[in-house]
Amino acid sequence: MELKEIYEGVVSGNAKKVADDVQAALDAGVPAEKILKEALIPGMAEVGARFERNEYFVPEMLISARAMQYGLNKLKPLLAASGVEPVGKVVIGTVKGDLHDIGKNLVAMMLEGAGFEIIDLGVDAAPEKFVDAAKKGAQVVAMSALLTTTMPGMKTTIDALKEAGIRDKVKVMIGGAPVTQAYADQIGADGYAPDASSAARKAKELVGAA
Ligand code: B1M
Repeated sequence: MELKEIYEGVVSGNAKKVADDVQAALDAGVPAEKILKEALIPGMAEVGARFERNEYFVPEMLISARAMQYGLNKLKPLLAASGVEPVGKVVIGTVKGDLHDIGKNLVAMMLEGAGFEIIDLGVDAAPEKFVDAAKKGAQVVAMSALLTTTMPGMKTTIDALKEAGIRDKVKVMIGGAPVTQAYADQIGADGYAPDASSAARKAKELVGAA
C-alpha cells in the first residue's frame, strides 16, 4: 500500500478510501506512526495550503477532516495502547470559540498511549469547563487552539484557574499550529509542545514521570 494513496485520499476527502488504505497499510506492516507522519498529517497540511490559495473552501476542509478522522480511528488502538499503569490525569480540550479537533484528538491519543487517563472536553471548551474538570483531580490542563483569534482563550483559562484557587495544583500545557513557546512563556503556561509525540513527552515531564 502506497502512503501516497492515503495522502491523496485525505486531500480529496475520500473517507472510505482512507480507512481502507490505512487498514491495508497496517496489514502490510507499515508502522502507525509512519502512516500518521508521512501520509495523514502531510495530507491535511496540503488541504490547509489549498485553503490559503483559495482553491479549497470550508466544505472541502470539512470533508478532508472527516477523511483524516477515519484514518485516525484505524490508528487509535495502536497509538493509544500503552498497557502501563496510569501516570496521571489530563483534562484536554480545544479552547472556546475554536472547532478544530483533529490535532487535539491526536494529542489525546498519544497521551493515552503514554499512560495518562484522559478527560476530553471536546471543542469550544469554555474556561469554566477546564476549571470544573481540573477540580476533579487532573494534574495537567491541556489546551489546543488553531486560530490566532482563539489563542487568548488559553490565557483566560489560566486566569480562571487562578481565580478558582487551583492554578498551583495543576500544570498547564498548550499547543496548536499558531501557538509557540514564546506565547506559552508570555501567558504563564508550564509547557508547550509543537506536536502530539512531544506533547506526550512534555506531559510526563510536567508530572515528574519522564
Ligand atoms: Co480551519 N483554519 N478554519 N477548519 N483549518 C486553519 C487552522 C487555518 C490555518 C487554514 C489556513 O488559513 N491555512 C486557518 C487559521 C488562520 C489563523 O487563525 N491564523 C483556519 C481558518 C481561518 C478557519 C475558519 C475561520 C474558516 C472560515 O470559516 N472562514 C473556520 C473557523 C471555525 C472555528 O474553529 N470557529 C475553520 C474551520 C475549519 C473546519 C471546521 C472546516 C476544519 C476543522 C475540522 C475539525 O478539526 N474537525 C478546518 C481545518 C481542517 C483546518 C486545517 C486545514 C487543518 C487543521 C488540522 O486538522 N491539521 C487548518 C490548516 C492547517 O493547519 N494547515 C485550518 C492537522 C492536525 C494534525 O494538525 O491541528 O496543527 P494540528 O495539530 C498538531 C499540532 O498543532 C499539535 O499537535 C498536533 C499533531 O501533531 N497540537 C498540540 C495541537 N494541539 C495541541 C495541544 C498540545 C500540544 C500540541 O498541548 C495541549
